[in-house]
Amino acid sequence: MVTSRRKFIKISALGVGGITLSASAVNLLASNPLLDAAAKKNLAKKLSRTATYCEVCFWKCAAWAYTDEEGDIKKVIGNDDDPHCNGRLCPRGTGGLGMYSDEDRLKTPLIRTTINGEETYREASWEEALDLIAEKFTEIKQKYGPESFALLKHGSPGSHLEHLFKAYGSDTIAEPAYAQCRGPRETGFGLTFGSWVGSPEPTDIRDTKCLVLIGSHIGENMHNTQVQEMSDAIDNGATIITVDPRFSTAASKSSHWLPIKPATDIALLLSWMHVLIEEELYNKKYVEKYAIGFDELKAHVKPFTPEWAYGITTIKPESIRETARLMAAAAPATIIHPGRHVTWYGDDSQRERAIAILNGLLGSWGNRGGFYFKEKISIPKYPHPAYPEPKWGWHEIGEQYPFAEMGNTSEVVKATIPNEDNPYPIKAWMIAGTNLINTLPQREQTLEAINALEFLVVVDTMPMEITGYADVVLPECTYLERYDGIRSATNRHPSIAVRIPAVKPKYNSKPAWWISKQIGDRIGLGDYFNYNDFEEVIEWQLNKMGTSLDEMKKIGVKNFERTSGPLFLEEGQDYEFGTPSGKIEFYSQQLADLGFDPMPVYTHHPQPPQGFYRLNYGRSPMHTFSRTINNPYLSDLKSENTLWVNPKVARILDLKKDQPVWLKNQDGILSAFPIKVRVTERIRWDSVYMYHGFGHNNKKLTRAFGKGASDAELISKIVVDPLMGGTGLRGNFVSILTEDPHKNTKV
Ligand SMILES: Nc1nc2c(c(=O)[nH]1)N[C@H]1C(S)=C(S)[C@@H](COP(=O)(O)OP(=O)(O)OC[C@H]3O[C@@H](n4cnc5c(=O)[nH]c(N)nc54)[C@H](O)[C@@H]3O)O[C@H]1N2
Ligand SMILES: Nc1nc2c(c(=O)[nH]1)N[C@H]1C(S)=C(S)[C@@H](COP(=O)(O)OP(=O)(O)OC[C@H]3O[C@@H](n4cnc5c(=O)[nH]c(N)nc54)[C@H](O)[C@@H]3O)O[C@H]1N2
Ligand code: SF4
Ligand SMILES: [Mo]
Repeated sequence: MVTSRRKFIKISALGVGGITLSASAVNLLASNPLLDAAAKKNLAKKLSRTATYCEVCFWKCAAWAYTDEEGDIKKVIGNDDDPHCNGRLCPRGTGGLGMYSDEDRLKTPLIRTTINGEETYREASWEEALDLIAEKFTEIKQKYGPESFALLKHGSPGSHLEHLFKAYGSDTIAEPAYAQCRGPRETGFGLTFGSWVGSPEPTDIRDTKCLVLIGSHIGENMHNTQVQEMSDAIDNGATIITVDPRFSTAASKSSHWLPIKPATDIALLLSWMHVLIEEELYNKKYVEKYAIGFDELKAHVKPFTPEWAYGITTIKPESIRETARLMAAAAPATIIHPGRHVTWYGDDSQRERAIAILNGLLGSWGNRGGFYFKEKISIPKYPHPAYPEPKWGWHEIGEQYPFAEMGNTSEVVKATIPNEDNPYPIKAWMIAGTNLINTLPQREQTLEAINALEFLVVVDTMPMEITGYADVVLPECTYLERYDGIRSATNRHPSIAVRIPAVKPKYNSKPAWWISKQIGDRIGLGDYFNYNDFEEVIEWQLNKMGTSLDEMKKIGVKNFERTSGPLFLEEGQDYEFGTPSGKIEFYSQQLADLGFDPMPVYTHHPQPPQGFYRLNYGRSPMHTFSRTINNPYLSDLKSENTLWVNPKVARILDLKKDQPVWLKNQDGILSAFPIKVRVTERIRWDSVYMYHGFGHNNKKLTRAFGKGASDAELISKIVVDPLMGGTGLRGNFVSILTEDPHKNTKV
C-alpha cells in the first residue's frame, strides 16, 4: 500500500446530509422519454423550457430542461430537431436530473488541512481556494516550467480548462477517453482510410442490410441514435451478426451469435478476409478503384482458413463461411462496426486495422448502409492572444508511440512518479470531470503518482474517489446550471446545440468556464479571458454563424445543409482518401517502414490458468461509467452490479444465485466489496462478467458506497498497444472467493 501525506480523505469532516428526492425515480422514468406530442405540448404549457445538451455521456443529445414556477427542474426531454437523439433521450439522459438534485453533491470549495494530526478538509471561500490555486500555478511555473502542470480531463469542463492550460504554457494534457477507450480504432481506421471514426460514429446503421458487432454491445452501450438506428435496421430485416463471448443484448437480437473465445478476434477477422477473397465475394470494382495492397493481402490471408480459425476462436468453420457470405450478400450495405471502447489486448490498433480492411473489401466505406462521409460545422474561435509554445508536452513524455494523436493518461501517471532519468517530470495535476481512480488501470501506480505530486486540484460535481486525494476540491455546478461551449459534432449533416443554464447553480458551485477565467485573471492571463460571462462568447460565435443566442434559446438545435458534397460515393467517382497513397491501404507502407506488421497478424494472448476466469466487463444500460452510480434516479433502477458466472463454473465452485463472493486477481489484488453471483448461460465458462463503474469506496456517496464490485481495482495488468499507447485492459484473471477475505483485517 502507498503510505502518503496525501492520504485518501473520505471527506469525513463534512456531515452527511439527509437524502430527499424532488421526484420519485419511478415516476420520472415511467413517464418516459417517449412522450407523445400531446403530452409534450401539455408540459410546455405549465412549465418553461431551457435548451441544453446532455452531459451524462458523450453522445451529447440536445434536450429541453423543463422548470416550474418555483424554478425547480422537473424533466429533461430530448429535442425533436436533434440528429443525436431525434427527440428521445436514453434512460440515463432522462435521469440526468439526478445529477442536479443529488444531495451528496460537492457544495463548496474544500482545502486539505491537518487538525490534531488528522488530515481532513475544511470548507473555504472561492476567493481563498482560487488564490491558493493561482499561487501554485505561479510557483510550479517558476520552479519547473508550466509544462510540469498537467491537466487530466473528460467532458465539457475539459475544454475550458484546456484553454487555461494552453494560455499558461502547458500542453501536458490527457484524457482516459483516448488510451483507455477509442484511441486504437482511430489509429486503425486512420491508417486504412485516412480518417478517424470520431463521434458519433459515421455508421449508416439505419440503412444497413448487415451489421456486424465485434464486442460492441449496442443496446447496453446506450449511445442514443445508434440504438435507435439499430432497432430500425432490425425492423427492416437487416442481418445482425454479433461476435461476443457473452450473450449480450445485441446478441439476443442477432440472427448469428458467434461466442468467440476471448482475445482471438483477429483470427476470425483474418479468416473472414480469407473467405471473401478465396470465394471472390469481395467488391472487386471498389477494391480496384480505391484500394492498394490487395495482392499482398490476398497472399497474406491465404493460410487463414476457417478451419485454422476454428482451432483458435472456437467458432465453427461453417459459421465463419456462412457469416462471411451474408456480409458479402448485403455489401456494400454492410457495417463491420469499429466498436468504441477498444483497448482490450494490446494489439487493438491492428484488430481495428483488420476491421477496417474487411469494410474496405466489402466496399462499405462511402456507401449507403455502410459508412457515410461525415460533416460538421466549425465554431468560430473567440479572439484571444496566441498561446505560448510549450517546451514539451504530452507528445514528449514517456514511451513514444508513433501513432499517438492525443495525450496518454498512463504516460502522464508514469512521468509523475519521481525518476531521475525522466527529462519531463510532472509535478502538479488538475483533474476535471474524470474519476481516475475508477478509470485508469493499475491503481497502485496512479496512487503512487498522486502521492508524489506537489499539488493536486480536482474539479468535480460529486465527492468521487478522486476528490479524496486533492489538495483543493472545486465544486462545479452541473450541466443543467451552466453555459458551456457550443456543441458541434460530425454527423450526416452539420448541427449545433447550445447549453443554457436552466436554473442557478445550487449550493456554492460554479461553472468550469468561470473557474478557468478566475484562475487566468489571477495569474496574469486576463487577455485570454476577455469577457465577463461565457454567454458573451457564445453570443459572439452564434452571430458569426448567422444565428443568435435569442434564436438558439428558442430552438436549442440548428441544422445546416451539407457543403462538403454527397453523403456517399457516386458510381465510379474519383475519390482521394486521407492516407499517404490517397487510397484505402490494405497494406500499410507506413507501418512497414516503422517495423510494424503492415497487415494484421494474429498473436496468441494468455488464457486464464486453472482456477481463474477472465475478467470481462462492459456497460450497464442504466449507468455511465462510475459517474451515475450515486444518481438518485438511476441507482433506483440499478443499484449494484452482479458477477455473471456460467452454470458449469457455478456447479464446480458450488455457487448459488445472489451469493456474495469476492474476487482475487492474478496479482493477488482483492475486490474491496462482495459482489452477488448471477448464474447464467449468457457468459462463457472461461470468463466472468460485471458492469463497470460500481464498487465505490467513498462513503460520501451515500447510495453508491460499497454497492457491488469495481472492475477497475482488479485491472492491475495491462498490455500496451505499441502503435498508439492504448492500455489493453482485458487480460486480467480472477479467482472467486466465497469467504470474506477482509474479515480479519476489518476494524
Ligand atoms: N476498468 C475500466 N476502466 C475504464 C473503462 C471500463 O469499462 N472499465 N472504460 C474506459 C472508457 S471507454 C472511458 S471513455 C473512460 C471514462 O472515464 P471517466 O469519464 O473518468 O469516467 P467516470 O468514472 O464517469 O468519471 C467521470 C467523473 O466526472 C465527474 N463529472 C460528471 N459530470 C461532471 C461535470 O459536469 N463537471 C465536472 N467537473 N465533473 C463532472 C464525475 O462525478 C466523475 O468523477 O474510462 C475508461 N476506463
Ligand atoms: N449505458 C452506457 N452506454 C455507454 C457508456 C456507458 O457508460 N453507459 N459509455 C460509452 C462509451 S465512452 C463507450 S467507449 C462505449 C463502450 O461500448 P462498446 O464499444 O460497445 O463496448 P466494449 O466496452 O468495448 O465491449 C463490451 C462487450 O465486449 C465483449 N467482449 C469482451 N471481450 C471480448 C473479446 O475478446 N472479443 C469480443 N468480440 N468481444 C468481447 C463483452 O462481453 C461486452 O459485451 O459505450 C458507450 N455507451
Ligand atoms: S445517449 Fe443518453 S446519456 Fe448519452 S447524451 Fe444521449 S441522453 Fe445523455
Ligand atoms: Mo469510452
